[in-house]
Amino acid sequence: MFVKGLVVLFLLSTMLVPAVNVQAEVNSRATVLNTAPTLDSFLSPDDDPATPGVQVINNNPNTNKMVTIIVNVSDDNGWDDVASVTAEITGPSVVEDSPVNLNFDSAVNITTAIYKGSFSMSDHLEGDYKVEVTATDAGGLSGTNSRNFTYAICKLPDLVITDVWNVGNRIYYNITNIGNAPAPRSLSILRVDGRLRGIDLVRRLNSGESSTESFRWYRWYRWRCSPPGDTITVCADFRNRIDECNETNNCRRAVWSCR
Ligand SMILES: [Ca+2]
Ligand SMILES: [Ca+2]
Ligand SMILES: [Ca+2]
Ligand SMILES: [Ca+2]
Repeated sequence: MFVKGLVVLFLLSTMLVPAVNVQAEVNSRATVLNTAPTLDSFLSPDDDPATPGVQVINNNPNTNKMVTIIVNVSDDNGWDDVASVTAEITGPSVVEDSPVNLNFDSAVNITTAIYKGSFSMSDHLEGDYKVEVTATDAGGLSGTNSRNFTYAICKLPDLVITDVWNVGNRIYYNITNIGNAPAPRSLSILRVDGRLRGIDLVRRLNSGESSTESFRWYRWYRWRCSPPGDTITVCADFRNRIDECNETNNCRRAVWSCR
């Protein structure tokens, strides 16, 4: 009889409980409403850290300058609720890579993940461009965030050493101005195994112009390979007297083994 009573109670409870459960489910769903993603975006590189804002400076408009978009996307429903992240770039001229699909990079915590993407700038008009990033979640809600950058073409000279070779005990090199302005007269130096062994005067070079030069007498030094080999370094613009688009490409290093 007691057991029968329990069974009846149990049956009654299973008939009553579903209604209660449905209500509980509705309530719990109501407390985890879908929320839209929020974003924080960053652009890199900033080629002029001293000037506020992001500057993208292309040393040569015939080459692609890559700009990377890094976005922190947060969604209270979890980072995996985010379905897509895209960026639209607008400015003085059409950016062919726009819109850019950003790819998932890594999760920061349960609600935030990092997305990354990139686009290239080349012979585009100079000026201010806008990158508008949109993240859309599985429920169709979206959030946006935008960043601006200034695009410019470098208008300075840029000296590079493109080749180094020897004829007997004389060392020759080729120097080219790959920049977008004439380079005034400059000095190049030769180091052999790290020691300063030559200084050479280079005439003014126009944009795109090359010159073959060589190191002559310097403190009675004439190059002779010291076994097993020599590290030869030729650097343009000794003492950095010329402002250039790129100051990090001025040296060319070669390791020669003695024959
Ligand atoms: Ca969401
Ligand atoms: Ca800057
Ligand atoms: Ca340079
Ligand atoms: Ca320089």
